[in-house]
Amino acid sequence: MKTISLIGAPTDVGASVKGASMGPDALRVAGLAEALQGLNLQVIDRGNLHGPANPWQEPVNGLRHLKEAIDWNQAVYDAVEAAFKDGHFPMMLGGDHCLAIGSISAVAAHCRRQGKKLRVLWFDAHADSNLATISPTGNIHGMPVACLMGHGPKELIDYAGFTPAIQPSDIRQIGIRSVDEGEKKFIHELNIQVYDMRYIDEYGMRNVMSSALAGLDANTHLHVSFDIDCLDPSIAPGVGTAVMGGPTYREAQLCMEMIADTGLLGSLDVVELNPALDVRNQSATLAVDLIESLFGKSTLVRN
Ligand code: 5AB
Ligand code: MN
Ligand code: MN
Ligand code: MN
Repeated sequence: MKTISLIGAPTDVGASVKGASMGPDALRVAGLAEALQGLNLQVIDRGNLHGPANPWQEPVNGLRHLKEAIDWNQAVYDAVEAAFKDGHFPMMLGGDHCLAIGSISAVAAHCRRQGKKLRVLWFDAHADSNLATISPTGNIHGMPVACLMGHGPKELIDYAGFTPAIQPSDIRQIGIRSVDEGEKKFIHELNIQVYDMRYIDEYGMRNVMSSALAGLDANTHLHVSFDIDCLDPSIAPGVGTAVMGGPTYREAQLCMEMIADTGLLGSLDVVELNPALDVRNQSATLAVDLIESLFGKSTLVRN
């Protein structure tokens, strides 16, 4: 039986809107552990990690709260690595998306140890590919993709003893619809595969997911980094940086179901849920519903 380690990382140091720090508890209140248990998974809730408070300061040299982000990511890295060493499936509950630097660095280290290929599916309204020099905000939750590809301060990007943690060819970004000018250039230069909303509109979510999942084999570790603001804000209002025009409920379900069908999912981040902006925990409840599909809950018995 698969064992899921829930790792709460209650911080919003990477954002400039407060409240993502309450994300882990909102997911618990929405019944995450019970939903997973209902799918015959064993769940160990490790509780919440500890880290520095949000000092609420302006960016310094293009980075806000660098020291705090380093400490939180180190804690996430250690917890995700510990879960892998126990043979568990790490599910990191954010917190803001800067925490994906630590979690995916640990995933990359795990893949190296196991001789596995890595595929990261990055669901987001945003490209998260900023650098200190180009970011319009200095918020580190807008930088994890660039950091994971080796662009960022060394203490923030090298937890595993090697950097870059991932190659541009390892990642597929899905649902993107808000990209800063500097990010456009970065994505183009690194040749990152982005399925933006225009692409989803034109080709449909089924084709997008078939393409994003193409080339996987039994030796691939699939990691999903699920920024809740990927979803259309009409169904998921509880996020700090909402952007109109995201995937619908049905499109999101199809994504999750197609990932479940691969049988390759090995780790997950659930980030950017902001209960302070939510309506009666509806976004957390939706996230739990989608996570159930990600773990194989389906309407009918299929083949
Ligand atoms: B999230 C913005 N591009 O860099 C920036 O929610 C927004 O993790 C980043 O995707 C949003 O500050 C970060 C304007
Ligand atoms: Mn994000
Ligand atoms: Mn986002
Ligand atoms: Mn956000």
